[in-house]
Parts: sequence; structure tokens; C-alpha cells
Amino acid sequence: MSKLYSKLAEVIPQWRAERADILKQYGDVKISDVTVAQAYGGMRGVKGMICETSLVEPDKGLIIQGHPLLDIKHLWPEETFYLLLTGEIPDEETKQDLIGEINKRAFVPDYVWDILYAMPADAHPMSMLNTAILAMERESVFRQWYSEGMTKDKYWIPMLEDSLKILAVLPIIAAGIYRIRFDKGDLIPWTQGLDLGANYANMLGLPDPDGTFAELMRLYLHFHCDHEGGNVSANTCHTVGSALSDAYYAVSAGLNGLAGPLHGLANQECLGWILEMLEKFNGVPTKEAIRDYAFETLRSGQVIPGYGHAVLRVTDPRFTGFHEFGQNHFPNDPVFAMVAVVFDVVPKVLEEFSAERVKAGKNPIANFWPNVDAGSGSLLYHYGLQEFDYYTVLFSVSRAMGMLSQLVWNRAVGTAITRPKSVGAKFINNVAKK
Ligand code: HAX
Repeated sequence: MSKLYSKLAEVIPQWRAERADILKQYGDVKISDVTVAQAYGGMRGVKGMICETSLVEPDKGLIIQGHPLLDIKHLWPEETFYLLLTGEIPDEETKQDLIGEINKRAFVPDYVWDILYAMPADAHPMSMLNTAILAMERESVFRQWYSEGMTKDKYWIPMLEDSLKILAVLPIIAAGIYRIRFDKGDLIPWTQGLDLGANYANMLGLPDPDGTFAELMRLYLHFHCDHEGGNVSANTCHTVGSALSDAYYAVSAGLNGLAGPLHGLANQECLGWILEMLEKFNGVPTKEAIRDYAFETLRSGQVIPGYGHAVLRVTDPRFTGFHEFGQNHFPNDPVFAMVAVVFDVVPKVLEEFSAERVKAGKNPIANFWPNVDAGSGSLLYHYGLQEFDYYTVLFSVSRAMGMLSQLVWNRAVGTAITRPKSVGAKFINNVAKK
């Protein structure tokens, strides 16, 4: 029995008791009001769901189980997953135990490779990833136990099993997609005994003579792991899981949301924007030229990818952490240097553009600062991972940790099926009149 399983078996009764107690004592307390603007505006700021794995504070960014991200940037993905799920940073023995559990499950069935090889040569890597996860649904232990009549108190056990399996196969599938889709040659197998980050780096097959690419992969998987419960991917996964669809269905659904350009796909868009500028100006342009180019993008009705956020109101600490990595390892890399100059220019441009929007009667831009996607691509690019269509797949391998830990938590405490009430313009007009 894994140490993670034993820990969960110990803490789940406490979660259930706390939930029951809160509901009993405070069930009628109001925690949110909803305005018409919020109902039309993507429910921004409406508190209507529970997530214990992490929190996003507008002025601080991601906080995982009480730990601000930059205070725990040294964690490996296995430690991150354990922390998300249990609220504790594992000791070395527990971390190694989890690495061992993942190693045991690191096997992808042949039918998945057959499907991936049969997909069109120009299929988007995200469509390949989500197809592969969905195809593997037949492996779900949760679905099997459910069909055999499992009782509600046991839901978390096969959900944990499915989660560990998905965690173990995702880097293998993701690395395989890279090699198949971008013609990189044969698949590189998983190395038994290695951790997730190092294995993923190795299976991609990029040169890593000093081991810093593996270091970046661990950091990348750690930084993208979770962003509380309301973002498109987590919220979708939560809703699908709430119908007791298993983790393969729920994670694939969530990752389809991550594939949107306003969400995870922004990291590919962002590097594209930077490279277009480098090409147009034949190298790093002046700040004045970047400013003009940014205004041109905005005035043509497009967003500046990698900037702005639905919740954050400061520079994303994930951007800061990645920036530090680049500064430490390759400060003079031209693409990395370009990201740094853009960071000097774009917030001011967005501020000015926001003022213009307001004058024209439009919404202000709420946040002028970079989000996680603004800089991560330049680090990958440095190591030769230059196919930026692929970047959201990396993001997905990481974000699955948050989605899976939320699924286990939700099944452990018996979270209800999601069913908010929708209304139409007639209802709003009637309410507004009153
Ligand atoms: N460039 C141009 N306009 C922007 C902008 C940007 N970077 N950020 C916000 N705006 C605009 C919005 O499009 C919106 O315009 P409309 O009212 O005309 O629709 C207006 O400013 C108000 O938006 P907001 O309240 O500041 O932000 P939202 O919560 O509506 O949107 C987004 C948040 C992240 C979608 C938005 O900032 C954006 O589109 N940014 C660029 C894309 C991006 O980087 N996405 C990744 C976000 C992080 C993430 O999820 N990663 O996975």
C-alpha cells in the first residue's frame, strides 16, 4: 500500500467531518452575491464552488495548500502532487515511495500508439493528447468498480488509482506525441527509477548535457500544476467529474478547455508574437519599436498574449520564477532577452490602451502584467523545443496534477453534481424592473 494511500486514508475522515461540520453550522451563510454584469461576464468573482488544493490571490498569485509558489519552487512534481492532495510536503522516503508508485504504472498500451500514429500529420498536439487520454478510458478502475456496485465512501480509492495511472502515462504520451508529430524518430522509453520531470525531459529526446533541461521540466511541471478551481480547465474537469464520469473523461474534458487561446494555448501564441517581432526587426528591436508593434497588435483587435489575467492583479509569480531560471542559466539568449525587454514595455502600453478603451466607453483592462505564459516559451525554445504548437501539451502534463488531486478530493468528500441555475434576458429584465 502506498504512503500516499495511507496518508489519504488517515486524513479523509477529517475532511469529511470538517465538511459536515461547516455545512451544519454555516449552511445558510451567504458568501457571494451575483450582479447582472457577473452573470453576463463569465461569473467572474462569484464564489460558488469549493477547492482546497490551491488558492489564487489577486496580489500574490498561486498559493498551494498555504505555501506561496516562490517559497516552494524547489519541489519536484511528485512532491507537488502529494502537497496538492494531502496538504503536506512529503519527506524524502515518502517522495521516493510516490516516485516508485508512478514508475510501477508507467506503461502506455499499444492501442494508444496506434491511434496517435493514425492521426493526421497536421493534427494539433493538444487534440492528439486529449484523444489519447480519452482512448485510455477503458483502463479506468473507477468505472470498473462503479459498475460492480462500489459504495460512495470508496469512490476516492479507484479515483486515486486512475489518477496515479494518468500521472504516470501522461509524460510518456506527451513525449511520444512530440516525437510522432514533429518527426523526431523512434519513441524513447520511460527509464525505470527516474522521476517524472527527468523522465519527461529524457523521452522528448532533446540534448541535455548539463541536466538543466530536466531541471526546467521539473520546474515547469511544478509551476503549472494548479490554479484553484474556477479556471476553465479545472472547472470543466470538476463539472464532468461531478457526474461521476471517471478521471480519463474528466481530465480530457478539462484539457480541451486548456487548449483555448485565452487559456493554456496563450503560451504558444505568446512565443509566436515574440518571434514575429524578432523576425520583422531582424533581431531585438528598440523599446520604441516594441511599443509601436504592441499598439499595432491591440489596434488590430487582438490581445497581447501572455499579459492580463482574470484574477491576478500583479506580475504572476510563475513568470518571476521562470525569469529567474533564465537569468541564472542563459541571460544572453536572444529570445529570453527579448521577453525581458517586452516585459519592460508592454505593461505601460496596456495601461495607455486601457485608458483609450475607457474613453471610448469600453471596459478597462484589469491587469497589465505578465502571466505564466509570457516567458515560459522562451526557456523551452532555448533548449531546442521550438515547435511552439506543442507548448500547451507540456502545460497539460502539469495541470493534470491539479485536476486529478481535485477529483480525488471531490470524490472523497462526496461533492455534489454541478448544476447552477441559468436565466435569460426576460428574467433579467423582470428583476431589473423590480
Ligand atoms: N491584450 C488586449 N486586451 C486585453 C488583454 C490583453 N492582454 N487582457 C485583457 N484585455 C481586454 C479583454 O479582452 C477585455 O476586452 P473586452 O471587454 O472588449 O472583451 C477587457 O480587456 C477586460 O478584460 P479583463 O477584465 O482585464 O480580463 P478578463 O478576465 O476578461 O480576461 C484574459 C482575462 C486572460 C482572458 C485576458 O487578460 C487575455 O485575453 N489575455 C491575453 C491571453 C492570455 O495571456 N491568456 C492566458 C491567461 C493565463 C492562463 O489562463 N494561462 O493558461
